[in-house]
Amino acid sequence: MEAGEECEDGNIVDRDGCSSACSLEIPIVTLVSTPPYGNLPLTATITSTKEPWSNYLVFDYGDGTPVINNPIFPLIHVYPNVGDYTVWVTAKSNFTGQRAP
Ligand SMILES: [Ca+2]
Repeated sequence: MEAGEECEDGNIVDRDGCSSACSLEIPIVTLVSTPPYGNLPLTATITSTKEPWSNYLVFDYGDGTPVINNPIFPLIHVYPNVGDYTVWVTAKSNFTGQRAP
């Protein structure tokens, strides 16, 4: 790597973990609950997408259920009680710095 670079992957492509400006990129993930709301008990199917250079770390149903480490989607979950629940997932870049071009 050269001075001022956070990473070097031998290309000038963005959204692969190391940007064209040689800075580390933050993974982008999506979460979708189907259905997003409904009558009780609500059975939700939760899907997610991530970029291939990142990994899921932790998933939370948002209702007090223990978090899931390294989840595999889709997840199916029953919400038995009335409430607003915010689901979330954390992703981390696999990029560790320098990769042989
Ligand atoms: Ca790149």
